[in-house]
Amino acid sequence: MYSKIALTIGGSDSGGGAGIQADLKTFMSLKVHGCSVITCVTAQNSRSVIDVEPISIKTLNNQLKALFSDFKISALKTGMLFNEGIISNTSKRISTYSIPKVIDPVMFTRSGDKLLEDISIDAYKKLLIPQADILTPNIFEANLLSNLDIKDANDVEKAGKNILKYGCKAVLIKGGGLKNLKGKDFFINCDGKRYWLEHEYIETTNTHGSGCTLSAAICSNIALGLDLLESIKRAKSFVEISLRNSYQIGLGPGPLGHMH
Ligand code: PXL
Repeated sequence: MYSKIALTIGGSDSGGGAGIQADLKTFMSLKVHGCSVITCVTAQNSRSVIDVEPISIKTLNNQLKALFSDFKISALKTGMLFNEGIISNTSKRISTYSIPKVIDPVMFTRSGDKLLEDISIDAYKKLLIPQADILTPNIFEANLLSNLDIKDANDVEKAGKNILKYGCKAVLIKGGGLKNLKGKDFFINCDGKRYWLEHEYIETTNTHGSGCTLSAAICSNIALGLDLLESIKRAKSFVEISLRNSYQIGLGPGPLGHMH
């Protein structure tokens, strides 16, 4: 129990549904000890993000230094990195750690709130994406990274191929943002393997934090020693069950229920 350690590098969601809070609940539920490096503090509720305050680069780097000088971390994930300074510093630091890296290129919430400054997309492409063992964009993020306007499964496959060109080892494009692809995600890796992975579509509006939960579950499963594809399949099942256990706490989309 808790013999493995996973790290999330991301933003705090004051509403407790996404970001660092979703990641730590996921790690705990999957019996991995979770550490966190906070990159920014969001003020948000179930309806909108009201404010974002980035952490200083000194505090960002000190959090990483503190953890890696003491703990044996088995895998890490990145989530909301918000600006260019945070992206480039995080990228530089984590390039020195040879552990599996799950990169969730958090740019937009499902409802369209921006979680990244515009100028930072280049830093993502050049510095962070090439380090990803697996990159997990949603449809909006895949559009931005592939310069496509994804409308169907064919476009998703094209986007996956385009995004691989940035140098990541594998991409998982989450179909949830498109009506005809709900519950379906597309996996492609640099060896040319490609699969559509499906789970049952759960009809609920309480989906806040589902992307964070998926990438944190993949990271946990990798930390526990599973291979990438098995980690993804089990992570999808974990999200499916967590969606079944989701609940409403405010006027907008509620969080997933992680502890089951
Ligand atoms: O779902 C992406 C995400 C990541 N990180 C933080 C968030 C969100 C979405 O709201 O708030 C902190």
